[in-house]
Amino acid sequence: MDLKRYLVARQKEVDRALDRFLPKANVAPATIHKAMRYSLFAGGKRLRPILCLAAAEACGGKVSAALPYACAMECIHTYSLIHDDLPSMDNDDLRRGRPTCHKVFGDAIAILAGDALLTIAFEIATRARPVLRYDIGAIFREITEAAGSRKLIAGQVADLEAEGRRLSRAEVRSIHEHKTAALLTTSVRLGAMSGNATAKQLRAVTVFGRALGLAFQVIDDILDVTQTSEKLGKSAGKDLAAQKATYPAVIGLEKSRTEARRLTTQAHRALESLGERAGVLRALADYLLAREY
Ligand code: GRG
Repeated sequence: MDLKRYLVARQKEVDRALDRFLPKANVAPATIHKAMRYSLFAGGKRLRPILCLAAAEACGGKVSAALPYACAMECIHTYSLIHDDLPSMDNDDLRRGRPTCHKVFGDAIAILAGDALLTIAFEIATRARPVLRYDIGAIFREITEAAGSRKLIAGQVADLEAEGRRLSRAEVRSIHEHKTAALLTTSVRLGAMSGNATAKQLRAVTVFGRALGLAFQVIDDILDVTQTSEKLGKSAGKDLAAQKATYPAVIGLEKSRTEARRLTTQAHRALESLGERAGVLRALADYLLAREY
């Protein structure tokens, strides 16, 4: 398959759906809707939504049924980026190749744009048609767990508290699992759930999501030290400067590359029981391992 063409087609599909789900930029109060749209349509890779859609297909579901969940996860991801970039957090000026939300709209509106994106994710999730095995309660539990104080926010807290401290490999892994892998895992789980996945199918995509999510962050750590800001669309070299908890800092670049390959193999193995239909998920895992931005 031509993965590049597939990705572009899916990105467009996700963008169209997000545009439908979000209030238009001129809806009052226009400032907040402009700010939400500014960050949401700044050119992200749409990795989480695409994984969600591909996981739906891998479990025999339909892309159209998974689209609301895919968009909900992108809104939560974008909220986390806006807040992470704030001066009181990571203090960054560049995101998705553009000035960060707070640089354009000010801190207060950026905080509110993040809050509003997190909130609208739940409204968007209610647009999906419920399936037999997973009611809206199960879906909301899934999202709240991943975005809450024991996963995404736990990872962010640990990351902030780790700055300047020397961490063990296990501690870095734990931060990455919470900060990055949790949202990626939930993205594939929600895709599977939209397709009324069996318990066995759901287990398979969960193991896949955890391995892929961790591999993704290890690769992200590597790119931070090997690529330019231009290529990444965000400030490169920041992790090193801020003495952040990263794999290269703890085990070095070469071992980090080996670890990313090992995790990708693990992700592949998790998909064995899903057969041919998981072909896109397999291709995505390889693509992410080889990515340069
Ligand atoms: C503020 C609650 C809260 C959490 C912030 C998002 C985040 C947690 C920190 C940002 C820095 C970071 C290294 C996050 C890990 C996840 C990650 C690599 C995000 C970037 O994801 P991509 O590359 O971004 O998919 P695009 O822009 O393509 O969507």
